[in-house]
Amino acid sequence: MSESSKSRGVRGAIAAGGLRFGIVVARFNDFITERLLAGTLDALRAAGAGDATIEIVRVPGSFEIPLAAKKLAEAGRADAVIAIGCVLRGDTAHFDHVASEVARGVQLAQMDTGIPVIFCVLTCDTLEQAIDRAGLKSGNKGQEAALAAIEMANLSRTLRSAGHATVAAPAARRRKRRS
Ligand code: INI
Repeated sequence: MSESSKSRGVRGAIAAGGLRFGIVVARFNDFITERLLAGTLDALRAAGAGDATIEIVRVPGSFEIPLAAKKLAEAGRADAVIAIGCVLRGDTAHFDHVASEVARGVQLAQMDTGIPVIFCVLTCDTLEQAIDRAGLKSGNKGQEAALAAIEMANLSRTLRSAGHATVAAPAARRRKRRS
């Protein structure tokens, strides 16, 4: 790698040809999550993903997303997984538990497996806020998630490749020191 390309940094391309995606969709609040899914699929297809390379898994609610996302990532059939859910604040503390556990679980799933797991779980105070983010005023967060998934899948491939051995070196050195 030349000095100039090092200083420009590295990022994943937004090209989905040849990549495989897993999508976990919560059925709870499916009025919103199905719209997020539609936005995700539109963006993946627009970037060149074929339907045969997209695996969609449905779970009861957002709380169940992390386990399904982890299993999809572990199965080795996806270069990136997208987690889609919608948690709406109610009158009790239930919202806080579901919202924090799904965020924590999705992060754990990607850190445990090394496969990017993109967080497309809306956590909103009102249904109106969720509708805005599922295709109305604030765009469709599913499309943003698809772009993040494509970029991270390509970035992961690049960082795994030999040309980027310098990125992996510190972890390898730590392992060597411990043994
Ligand atoms: N699941 C959601 O995805 N969104 C919500 O707003 C929600 N609320 O508010 O209750 C919700 N609850 C269900 C939860 O995700 C689990 O499916 C359930 O607790 C069974 O484990």
